[in-house]
Amino acid sequence: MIRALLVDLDGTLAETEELHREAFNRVFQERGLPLHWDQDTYARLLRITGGKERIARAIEACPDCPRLDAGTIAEVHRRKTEVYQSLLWEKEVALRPGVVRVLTEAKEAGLTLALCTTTDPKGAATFLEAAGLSPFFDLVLAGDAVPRKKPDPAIFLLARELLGLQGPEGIVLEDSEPGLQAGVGAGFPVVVIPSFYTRDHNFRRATALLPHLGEPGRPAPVLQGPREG
Ligand code: XBP
Ligand code: MG
Repeated sequence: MIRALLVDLDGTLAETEELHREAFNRVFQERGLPLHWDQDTYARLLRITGGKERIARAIEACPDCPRLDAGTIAEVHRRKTEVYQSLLWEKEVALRPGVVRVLTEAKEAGLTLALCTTTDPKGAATFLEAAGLSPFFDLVLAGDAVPRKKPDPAIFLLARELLGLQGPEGIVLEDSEPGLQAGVGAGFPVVVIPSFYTRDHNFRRATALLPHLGEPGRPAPVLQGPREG
């Protein structure tokens, strides 16, 4: 019997990555760091999950960047999260079609809902509040809640342990290949709805691959057209 829905945030609930990208770029400029991520660069960098990890890797690969220690990278990322939180309020995030319906139906069916995301917990909390989704979630696991981020299965294994689930008792909802790998690695069936930045990922191991969650009576969504660059 299905008892829980384990849901990813970025790309799955909403197309938030453009706001993350803008926040990273604003902070790089603020700090005088010679980095600017266009959409193609960001698509590549998204394979590195977690903002701190992404900044660290980009700095390592940038010959003109100062060598920053872990504390300074964490500080840059703290500021990025603040900027991202303000952008969430300023720009109003549109949820992907079908998200509210699926969460509502899952709740009505008595399922436990867990948010399992690599994004920072403060950013995740602001997202849930701004999008009006906080009441749906019984458990929120975010950022450094686990020592290794997706594609490591740690976050879904932790959810599994905290909710006392057997593998087939939960369904994971994801938009990316690292997320899919993490869910499969934890023994869950994974439903994938590819997003703007993840359409080229390999979803061979998905239990189901859907273009979107759909909404009765509403037109099929468009994944915001081609990427620039
Ligand atoms: C996607 C991520 C995140 C965001 C940036 O998370 O990899 O790192 O790109 O957020 P999800 P932070 O698991 O929700 O798809 O800078 O807060 O890490
Ligand atoms: Mg995602």
